[in-house]
Amino acid sequence: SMEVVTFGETMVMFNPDSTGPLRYVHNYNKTIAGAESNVAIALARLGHQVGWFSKLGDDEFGRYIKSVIMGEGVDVSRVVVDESRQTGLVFKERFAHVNPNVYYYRKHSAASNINIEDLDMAYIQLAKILHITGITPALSDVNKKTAYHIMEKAKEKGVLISFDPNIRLKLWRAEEARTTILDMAKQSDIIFPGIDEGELLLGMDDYQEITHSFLEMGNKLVVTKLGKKGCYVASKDEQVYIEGYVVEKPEDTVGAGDGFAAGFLSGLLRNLSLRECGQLANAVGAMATLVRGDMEGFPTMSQVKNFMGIEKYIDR
Ligand code: KDG
Repeated sequence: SMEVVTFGETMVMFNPDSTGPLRYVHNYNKTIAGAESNVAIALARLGHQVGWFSKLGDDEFGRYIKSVIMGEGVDVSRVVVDESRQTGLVFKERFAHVNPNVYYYRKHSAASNINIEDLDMAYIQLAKILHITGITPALSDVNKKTAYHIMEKAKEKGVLISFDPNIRLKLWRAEEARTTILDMAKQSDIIFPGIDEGELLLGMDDYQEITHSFLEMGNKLVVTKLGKKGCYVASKDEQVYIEGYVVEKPEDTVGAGDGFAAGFLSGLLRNLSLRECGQLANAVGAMATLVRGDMEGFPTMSQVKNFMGIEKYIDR
C-alpha cells in the first residue's frame, strides 16, 4: 500500500519559450501541471511510495500525462479514462518581473467528471495520508461530491487528511470558494494555508491568528506558508516559526507550494520534529522555484540535503 495517495486534475501545460503576451508567443514547451500530481511527483523524488489518480481523456494528451507521472515513479494504476471527454490543457504566460498568468482550457474535461464509481476505495483507505486540494471542488459539482466522499471514507479508516486550500479565483467565485474551502478545512487533519488564503478565507492578516483559527476548526496540524519568510507550524502543544530561504532570482514560482507540502509530508513520514518538517518544506519549496515548470525543480533527498547544508535526513 501507499504512504500517500492524492487525486486531482492534471493538465498538459504549454509553457512559452519567451516572455510577454501569448498572442506574440510562437513556441511552447509541453509539460504537465496539476497541484496534486505535483505533490505526488515531489514525494516520489524524495523517496516515498505515492499514488496519484484522476480521470484522463482517451487522447494523446491523456496518455502523455500518464506516462510522465508514471515515469516519475508515482503509482498510476488507479487512473481512469473517460472516452467521451478530453484531457484539460493550461497555457502559462510569463513575464520577467511578475508572477506568470495561467489560461485554463479545462471546462468539461475528463478529470472534472470523476465519479464515486471511478474510485478504488480500498486503495485510498489503506494509505497513511490522503492529500487533496481546493482546486478539485472548484472544477464541477461532480468533483465536489467525489472529493467529499473520498475525505469521509478515508477518515473512517483513520487516513490522515492533508489539505491545501489552493484557492484559484479563475475557477470560481470568491464567496463559493470561501464556503466550500472552509468546510473542507474543518474535515482535514493537516492544512497548508498561504498567508493570502488566510486573508481571503478568514479576513485575517496575522499569521498566528490565521493558524490558530484553523487549529480551532479541528486541524491537528496547521502549516501556514509565509512565502520567502518561511512558515509557521502549530499543533495543540507546539508552535514554531521556521525561517525561509530567499531565492534571489526565482525562475518560476508556480509549484512552490506543492513542493512545500510534499517536503512537509515527507518530514512527517520520516518522524522528524515539526521544526525539521518545516525546514524540509521550506527547502523543497524554494528549490521548486529555481527551475522553469511546475514540477521540474523538485529535488531528491540528497539534492535537498545539499541545498540545506545538512547531512541529517536518512535516505531510504
Ligand atoms: O499549484 C500549482 C498548480 O496550480 C498548477 O500546477 C496547475 O493545478 C493547477 C491549477 O489548477 O492551477
